[in-house]
Amino acid sequence: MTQKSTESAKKRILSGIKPSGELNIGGYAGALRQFVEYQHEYESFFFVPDLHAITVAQDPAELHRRSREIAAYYVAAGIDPEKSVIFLQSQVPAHAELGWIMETQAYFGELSRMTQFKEKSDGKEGVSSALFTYPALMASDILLYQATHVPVGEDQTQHLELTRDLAQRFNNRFGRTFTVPEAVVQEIGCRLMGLDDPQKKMSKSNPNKGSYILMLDEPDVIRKKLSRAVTDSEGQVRYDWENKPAVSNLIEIYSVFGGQTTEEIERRFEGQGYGAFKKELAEVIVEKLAPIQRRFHEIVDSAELDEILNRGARRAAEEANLTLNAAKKAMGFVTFD
Ligand code: ATP
Ligand code: LTN
Repeated sequence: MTQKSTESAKKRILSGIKPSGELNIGGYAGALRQFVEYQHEYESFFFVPDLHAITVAQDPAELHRRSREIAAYYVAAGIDPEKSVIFLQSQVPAHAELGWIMETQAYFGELSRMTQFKEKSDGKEGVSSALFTYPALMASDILLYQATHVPVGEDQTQHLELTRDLAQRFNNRFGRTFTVPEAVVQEIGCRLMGLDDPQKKMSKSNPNKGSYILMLDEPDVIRKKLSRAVTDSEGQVRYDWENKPAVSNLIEIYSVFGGQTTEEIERRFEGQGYGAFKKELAEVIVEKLAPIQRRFHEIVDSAELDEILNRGARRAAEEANLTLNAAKKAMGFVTFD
């Protein structure tokens, strides 16, 4: 087998959702639903980046609960723990260790250009140095598992580019150690926008609770939020981001949750006003979320979840330690194996 065919035979994904707040349907559209789809095609590692969450201050009880919640969402959405490895980042010490090594490879200038850092630090006091170096830890997460593909929302593609640069830089300096990963970004739903303002990403950090739909929102809350979602004065359900961003965003949400293409949705609502469209959109979301919510509540505080995470951490550590040792050896550290 040639090098190329060996690599294409071993397709592996790794991704994670930060436990830093309640998950909204943007995270489902941009990340979670892709995880569920890809697990059949790829060898998969899904982790909870809890070490990333502490780049901004976290209440300990809250961090604890959110970390379990994200793991529970993975299982509830349909990630099969028998097939995929599900684990907490802080339970695999290799992440922090390779994270430090990647910091030595990253340049101050390139970290300064990360838009997520700029957005999250802008105008704030007491910004931690970890918020700045965070992309090096993210590179470590990915490179430890020799991931070939990383499914994420659009906001993470810049971090993925940096990860690729760091992997290549390391490989050039110390010999081929890391697989250079690719981002996988879906066309539809990679960036859901706020229900109140289609210019802003749907985000739990928005103080207006009506701007996002949470994964655990009750049916009536979902219906109410959608009935208040902004549209435009044209009255036609037409997918046209340039001229009709608010309606196009709702069409994307429909597409994510209902599984139809944007053209099918346009055809279905031709000649109907926004009222009928929004009503049906609410039902499509409610129907998709109901089984996920049910399973979530069943598992979040269960011993079953503890067991999945324990097993996952052991399997992940086996894999991660192999890469970490290879990287340390390549750099000249004294290793005993
Ligand atoms: P925020 O900055 O809004 O507080 P975040 O960017 O920290 O949230 P996470 O919860 O870590 O969001 O997001 C998990 C995943 O979901 C990431 O891969 C991210 O790209 C994706 N994602 C987050 N928000 C959206 C959105 N509005 N549309 C599509 N994907 C999203
Ligand atoms: N940076 C991501 C979360 C994250 C991640 C990762 C995603 C940390 N490490 C590795 C994919 C692969 C975020 O802010 N959403």
